[in-house]
Amino acid sequence: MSHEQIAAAALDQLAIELPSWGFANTGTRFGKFLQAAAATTLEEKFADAAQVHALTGACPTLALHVLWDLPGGVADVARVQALEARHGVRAGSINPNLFQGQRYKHGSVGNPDPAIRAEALAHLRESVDIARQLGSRDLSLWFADGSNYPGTQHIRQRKHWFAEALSMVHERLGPGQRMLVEYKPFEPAFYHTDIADWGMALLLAREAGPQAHVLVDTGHHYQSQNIEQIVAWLLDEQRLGGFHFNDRRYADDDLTLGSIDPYQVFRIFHEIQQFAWERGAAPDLAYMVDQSHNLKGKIEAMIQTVRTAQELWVKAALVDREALAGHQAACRLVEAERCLTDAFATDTRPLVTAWATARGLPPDPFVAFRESGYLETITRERGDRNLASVTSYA
Ligand code: PSV
Ligand code: MN
Repeated sequence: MSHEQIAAAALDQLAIELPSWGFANTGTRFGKFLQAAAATTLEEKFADAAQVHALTGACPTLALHVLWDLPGGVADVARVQALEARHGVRAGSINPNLFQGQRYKHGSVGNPDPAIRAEALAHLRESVDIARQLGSRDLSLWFADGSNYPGTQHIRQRKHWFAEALSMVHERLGPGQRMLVEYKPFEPAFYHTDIADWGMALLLAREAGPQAHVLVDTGHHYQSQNIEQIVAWLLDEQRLGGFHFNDRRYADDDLTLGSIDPYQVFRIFHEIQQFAWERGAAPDLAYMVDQSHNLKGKIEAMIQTVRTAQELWVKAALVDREALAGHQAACRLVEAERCLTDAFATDTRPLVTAWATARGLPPDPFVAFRESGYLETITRERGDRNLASVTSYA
């Protein structure tokens, strides 16, 4: 197959989910720099996501956070369905929120207070129902649970509460649904986090049941951790559910995918495509962006992220797998490594552009967005309201 054919086949398979919260004004714990064009309502988030999808052709779904996007719970499902129909973007993964309520100060399903654990479980179950009614396959679970001071929480006891709660959530899942268990080593908890790494997430997923999988957020690792090895192991265990894409330099920085270490993203994609090649079928994974940009234009950052993912995905598709298998078996180290570095060094931008053009998409979605006038329109429409919420320190 030619490079063009390989690229087209690879790109046709890559759908990337956008996060509703990536279009809203968010910040750091030190402050927010508000953007006039940011989305506030769910309607605006759907409209912005639809722009990214129209220009990239790769983002048919929008991840929703229950508390932020469906504060009324299942009662809001009809409103979401109307937005899906209006904007041509479907609701994607459903993210329960168990980290902002004051009652969750000492945890949600790991809280020592049984009444709070029960409340958390009720929210999780309602989130399963929301997902089912929307036809969203994945319930995406991240827990901020943990503790800040040694000795203040019973780590093993909390592990049991987690196992119990996740099993109960699993029982609620319909046949086509999945639950994805996301891990993160620290923040907001600074001493221990209940689901701190992929091993803990895997054990809990296994205990919960066959529809539970692990979610790898690329920003949620210790410095220099070998993420592609984690991916390879989870694939092999048939428990990799999907990704939250972002990049990091220090901690969970929410930087643009590939902006710090594109070779790592390439190596992750390589492991996935290697697995697919050996099995003769692509693994069923959810590729989701989890980035909230405080400084970059939000829609532009999403377009940039999607394009970067596509370019790196195609680079991984260009690895000569037949040759690599032979070099690995014979321990021809330089030759094997060159299969990766040659593919990584290939300029895939023209291949992505050719794919886009063939599908009637703009050759450069970033330029098309700049020329569309959409940003000026939403800045005009949303600016006064957004900037009115600046309260201090101009
Ligand atoms: C937590 O840092 C996280 O990665 C989880 O996926 C949340 O759902 C998301 O960020 C937004 O807060
Ligand atoms: Mn995440």
